[in-house]
Amino acid sequence: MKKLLVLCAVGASMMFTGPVYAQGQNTCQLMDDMVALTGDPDLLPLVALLGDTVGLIEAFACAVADFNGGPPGEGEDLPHPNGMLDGAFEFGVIDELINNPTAYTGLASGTLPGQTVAGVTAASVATANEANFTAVGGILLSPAVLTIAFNLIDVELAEQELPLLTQVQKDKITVLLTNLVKVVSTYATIGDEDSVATVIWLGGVVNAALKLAILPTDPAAFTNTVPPGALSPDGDADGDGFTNRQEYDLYALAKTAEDYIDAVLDPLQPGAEGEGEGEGEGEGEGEGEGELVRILGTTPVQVGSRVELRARVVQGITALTYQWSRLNSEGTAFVEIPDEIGSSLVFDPVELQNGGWYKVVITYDDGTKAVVEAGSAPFYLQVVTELPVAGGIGVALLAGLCAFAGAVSIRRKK
Ligand SMILES: [Ca+2]
Ligand SMILES: [Ca+2]
Ligand SMILES: [Ca+2]
Repeated sequence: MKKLLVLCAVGASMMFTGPVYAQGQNTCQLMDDMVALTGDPDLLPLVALLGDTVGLIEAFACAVADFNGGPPGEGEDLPHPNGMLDGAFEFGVIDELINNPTAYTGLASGTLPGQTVAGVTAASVATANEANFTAVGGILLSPAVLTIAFNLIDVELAEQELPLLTQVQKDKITVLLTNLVKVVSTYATIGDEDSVATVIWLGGVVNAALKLAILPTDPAAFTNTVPPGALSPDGDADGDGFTNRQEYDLYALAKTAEDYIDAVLDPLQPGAEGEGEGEGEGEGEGEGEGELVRILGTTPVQVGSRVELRARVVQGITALTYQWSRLNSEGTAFVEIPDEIGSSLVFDPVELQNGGWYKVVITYDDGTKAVVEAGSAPFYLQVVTELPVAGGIGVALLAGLCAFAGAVSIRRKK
């Protein structure tokens, strides 16, 4: 192990800052390239060394990967999903901000039509993402560490009387590792506690496999966006009062990643206040008005169950009337639901088509003169045929990473 500790120090002095991803970043593609490389004929000798665990890196396939819901709990092997697909969606937003920063420079102002708070600072996303790439891969991908790793692999290959690594193989291993670092470090740019905890947990796994402190395990090692967590599920990238998760629930399930990215970076989607709503200007979104009324309910719910959404009014206010509305299928306006004028909205039994965005508007006497209106923040009711089971990714990512980390630090057998 002494040798490896030395090489860690050497690596630190020759930090690999990596390719510049300023243009044309496509993290989803990097994920799929990485998966494809595990099946590359040139890397077959390595696969033979690792056994079939190398195939487990396929868990990073863009279409299915969702690993940033936090580290595994007791008795679990895999990071939790956060319910938002990583590749084309959470990473897709980051890619878009990096590839087209000038299109989004106004978001940080907080004064665009439809905005209630400041959105993400586009330039901060590129800065954070580069910094996080270096934080995760700076040592692991340094020429010194890679050279020594290749030598160690050669030793292993020689022992098994297999041909030593060719330059083509070395290049492909480097690409594979670079992609892995790129993908893992992008979780840190999402920036919420769970995403960062996932990166740190993955780093801990690699560190344990290498018996080295080569990947960061301190949240302070990572650079966040401005505002912090703006791209996380509870963040609001475009400052329109809808969290990223709410916009994901609205757009990602029924539409494409492009639709989601478009909406989550557009303060006028979904259904901006006053736009075709016909409720007058005084209504305001619930949050902007100090949240006089909000919708309480659980989501997701299982089809066929009884579901009740309740309007909760803050203390000191007595609602005179209630009117429930639902976002139309175009996502442009909330439309009043006829006869739904009670303090709760009940579906018994709830059907799939009842899923969607709901709002409630109350009227109350503000004590000075007229009766005024207050609207709740939108509530997304998700109706599913089967409630999701925790965990869910049936591939042992942990084992895959351990095996993979082992590939770059294969030790001489005694
Ligand atoms: Ca996710
Ligand atoms: Ca938003
Ligand atoms: Ca939006």
